[in-house]
Amino acid sequence: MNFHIITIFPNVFDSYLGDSIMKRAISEEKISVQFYNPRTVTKNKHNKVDDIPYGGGPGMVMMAEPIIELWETITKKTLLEKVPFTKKRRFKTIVLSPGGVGFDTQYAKTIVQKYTDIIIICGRYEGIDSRVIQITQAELVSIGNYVLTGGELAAMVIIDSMSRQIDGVLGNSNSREEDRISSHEMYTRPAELIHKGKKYHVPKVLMEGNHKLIDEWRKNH
Ligand code: 6GU
Repeated sequence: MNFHIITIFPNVFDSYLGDSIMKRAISEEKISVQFYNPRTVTKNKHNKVDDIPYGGGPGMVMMAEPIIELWETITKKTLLEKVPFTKKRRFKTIVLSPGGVGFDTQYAKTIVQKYTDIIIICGRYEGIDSRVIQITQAELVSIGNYVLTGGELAAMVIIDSMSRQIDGVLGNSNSREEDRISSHEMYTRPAELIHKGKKYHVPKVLMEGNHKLIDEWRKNH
C-alpha cells in the first residue's frame, strides 16, 4: 500500500513512522508513505494556505488550489511510474473530518483489498474548501466521536490500522488482535507479582499445560 499524505505538518509523522513496526513495514517496502505540503505550492507571496470563510464565521478555511495541485501531481506521477511487477494502480482519496463516516477495522480491510494507493488529505483550522471534496471525489472519514486539532493524528491512526492488515507487516498474522476470537486477558512472567505487599497470581490453568482446559478458559475470559 502506498500512502500519500497531504499535510502542512509532515514532521509530526516522523517519530511514529520512524520506529518499531511502521519503520520495518517501510524498510521492507510493505508500505510507502510520502508527504506533500500545500505550503510548497502556494501562489501568494506569504505562502498562505488558508483564508477567511465566505459567509463569515470564526476560524480559517484551507484553500482549495494548493491541495488540488498536489492531488493532481500525485495521481499523474504515480500513474507514470513504471513498476512492472505491480498490478494496475487504484486510488482512493480520503479527507479527514470529524463529520465523516466512521473508520473501523472493516473499513481498513476493505480499502487495503481494493486499492494500491491512498491519498489522505489532512485538514487543519476549521476545515477545507469543499470544492476539494467535489474535485477529488474524496470520502470524508472520521476516526471517532471527538474533535482533533487537525487530521494528522487521524491519518496516523489510519496508516497504522491499514498497515497491520497487509500480509507480512506483523511478524505473524496470527498475532492480529482484531482477529482474536477469544480471550483478551493475558499474562507473562513473573508468575507471582507483588505490588504494595499484595500478591497477584497468573491463573493456575494457564500454568499447567492442559490445552483443552486452557482453550476452555480463554473462551470465557
Ligand atoms: Cl478525521 N479529524 C479531526 N480533525 N478530528 C477528528 C477526526 C478527524 N476524527 C475524529 N475527530
